[in-house]
Amino acid sequence: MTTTGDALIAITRELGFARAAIVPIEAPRRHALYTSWLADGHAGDMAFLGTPAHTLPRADLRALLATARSLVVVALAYGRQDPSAPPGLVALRGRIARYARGEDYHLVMRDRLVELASRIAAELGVAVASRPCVDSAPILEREWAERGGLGFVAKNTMLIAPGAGSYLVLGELLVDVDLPITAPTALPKPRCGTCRACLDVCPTQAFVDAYALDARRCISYLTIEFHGSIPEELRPAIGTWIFGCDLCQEVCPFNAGAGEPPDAQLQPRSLEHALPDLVALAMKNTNQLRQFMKRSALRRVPRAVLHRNVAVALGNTRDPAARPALDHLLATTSSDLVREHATWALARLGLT
Ligand code: B12
Ligand code: SF4
Ligand code: SF4
Repeated sequence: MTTTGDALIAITRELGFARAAIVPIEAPRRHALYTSWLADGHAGDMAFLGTPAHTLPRADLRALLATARSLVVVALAYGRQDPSAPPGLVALRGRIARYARGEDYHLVMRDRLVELASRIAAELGVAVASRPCVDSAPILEREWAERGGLGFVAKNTMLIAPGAGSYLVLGELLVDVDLPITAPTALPKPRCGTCRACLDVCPTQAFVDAYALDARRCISYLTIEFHGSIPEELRPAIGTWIFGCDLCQEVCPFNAGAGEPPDAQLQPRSLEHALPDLVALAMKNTNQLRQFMKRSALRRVPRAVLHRNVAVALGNTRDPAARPALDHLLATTSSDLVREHATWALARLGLT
């Protein structure tokens, strides 16, 4: 080995990663928590998470790269501030979760990890086989980030990096070379103490306990992963979130400071990609919606699902000004899903 851990971490900083660590290829320690979470039904409709293609590689990193010798875990920071609307701009505004306001982080992270692999190869002067992973890859991302010493898993189940907070997305690079390990030997201690602000703020009571989330009740799941009819009893609690939810992070004292500077590519593209005008979104036709969702994490939901979410949010504004947009959805949609939610929203406005 002709390089040091510090030199490699310096390369990750040059590539814009807010945190990074090099971890040995070992067995995960908390795989059983993952399988018991599945067994409890907490994954809801995300049945793919329980298939062997997802459970086996989570138990053994070498299933992702047979020759893997080291794992680099990284985090990218995204913005925590809400953009402000220009004065006088009146609109019924929804909310998009902060991680989804800029370029699709899956694409940003993947490109950066591919670049990291070439920089490692250049630094070592050898060919390096590698496998980049982010989100949909079958790997226990929070566990490996915790093992790398990036931070601790908190009561809201988020990986919190002290000094940076939890507004971070995670990624990993498996490589077939022995890199100098930078990970601490002991796991970081949870630092929530007696705080339980996140557990109390959740409008759908999605936490079954500290450190344990039932995805089926989480607004993030309901607005992104779940593509059916949202249980009626949960719709009011969704408020005006149309893609994801940040409430259990907004109240967290670890997110109170300035945090790490957000990555430029993950900055909100526009006010409309952060706090969208719900009426304008409901009025968009297929092509306009495609444009709006292009190269954004929003493209991970079908357009009808986005309009379903917009309908629920419009109903939850409780503002009669939402009516024309809901009427427009009813008149133009070919989706039963959108129609059903728009009808519910009109009833919530007291207009049927
Ligand atoms: C499925 C999934 C979801 C589901 C379920 C979330 C959940 N909490 O389980 C839903 C759709 C609800 C969701 C929502 C969100 N998600 Co998500 N999601 C995932 C995904 C694909 C798998 C997570 C998983 O396996 N869950 C099952 C549980 C059991 O596993 P786990 O949360 O990883 O927990 C592990 C450790 O935390 C630990 N652990 C478990 N219990 C305990 C108890 C104690 C005491 C301790 C110390 C540790 C510990 O063991 C577990 C197994 O190793 C990961 C990507 C990935 N490949 O890992 C992204 C991921 C977790 N999501 C992410 C994000 C950004 C979000 C949202 C913030 C998006 C949003 N704003 O709407 C919300 C946050 C909601 C929340 N409070 O978790 C990030 C989290 C980054 C971070 N800083 O933690 C990830 C890592 C994606 C990424 N590449 O960045 N998500
Ligand atoms: S993301 Fe929102 S709905 Fe999901 S657990 Fe956190 S506060 Fe609850
Ligand atoms: S809000 Fe409090 S309990 Fe929840 S994650 Fe933050 S510090 Fe921990």
